[in-house]
Amino acid sequence: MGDKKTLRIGLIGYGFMGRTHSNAYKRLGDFFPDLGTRPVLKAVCARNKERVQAFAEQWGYESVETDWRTLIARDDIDAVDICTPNNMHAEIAIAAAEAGKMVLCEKPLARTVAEAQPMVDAVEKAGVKNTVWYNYRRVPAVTLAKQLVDSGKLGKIFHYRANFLQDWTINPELPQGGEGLWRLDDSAAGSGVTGDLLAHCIDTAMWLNGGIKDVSAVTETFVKERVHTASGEVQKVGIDDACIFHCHFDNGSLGLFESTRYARGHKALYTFEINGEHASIRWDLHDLNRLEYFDHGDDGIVRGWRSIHVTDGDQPYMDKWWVPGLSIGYEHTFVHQVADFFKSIDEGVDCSPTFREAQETQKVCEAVLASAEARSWKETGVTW
Ligand code: 4PW
Repeated sequence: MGDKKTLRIGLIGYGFMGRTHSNAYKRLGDFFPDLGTRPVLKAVCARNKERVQAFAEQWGYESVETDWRTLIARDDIDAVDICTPNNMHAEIAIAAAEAGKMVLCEKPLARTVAEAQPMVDAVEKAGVKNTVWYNYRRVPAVTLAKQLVDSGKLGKIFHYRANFLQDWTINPELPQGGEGLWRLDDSAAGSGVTGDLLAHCIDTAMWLNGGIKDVSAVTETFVKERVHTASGEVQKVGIDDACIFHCHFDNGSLGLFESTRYARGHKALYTFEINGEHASIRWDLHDLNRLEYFDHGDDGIVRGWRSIHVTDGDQPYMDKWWVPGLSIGYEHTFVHQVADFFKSIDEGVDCSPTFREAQETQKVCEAVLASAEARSWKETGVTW
């Protein structure tokens, strides 16, 4: 431990994602002891002094700041982790890169492609390591799905289908804007379910199945007006409450995606299924350690969907945890992302998804929203 290099983290924002990231940094050394670098929780930044102080004490940060510019200017910060609402990602990420800091940014990269592009340019010009927290790639069962697809076991892919369903905004009395509710405010979030939920589905889909070429989408905003948390005034709702789109992938397969925050009974149901010439796979966040696999090459009398409980030491990431048969959870996906980031430092390589890769997801989100608006097909311009 003593001769390890350190990476001094400055966390900006301390909401739900601030907690998941902090937990990940804290778990890293205990479960990934072979990494050559260890994180030091140097500083956390948020506007409210008392509350950020309480957060720092709870999670073990050495110091606090109330102005993100001061945090970025500090010589004792090596990496800036952005957990703010989406409208602040660009300004902070660009300033951090210009100050020579590594940047880890919560998803989506930004509100729009135009806003994200200078972020990509800034990290690349500064030559600083960068990544975006698309954590579901790091569910061991999802990483195993990637291995199966890449091995060619599925053969030619025909279909990719994904859903991300929630129900937490059905109440029309729910205000928009402010802490915890900025996801409802398009000026802070950029979009509704498209940037918040479908962005995850799109990232996973392109990682598993290649680029999305063009899209045809429909969106709906079920609650048209809400009270704004800060002003108390009734405002038009600018986000998409639900979005459905279909698409062509570059490899010729068809994609079908649905996301909503109006599916009563679903709190966070992320599922995907891939159908190939020889085999199919499917996965469900509610049973995240399980990957279902159907292989047409199996002997006909036993052919059927296999239920693979992904907990064995020879399956992705699972040699780091407990013993075979014991499950892990949502929080571990963030530990894996941090582990991969630190491994990429040890190895001097990029950590996927980089800002440049996350910009491709941004392009699909933007094409989806433009398609819904224009009621026509849109090319994404993605180069995967
Ligand atoms: O990134 C997403 C969030 O904005 C998450 O994966 C789930 O949906 C949980 O909260 C929201």
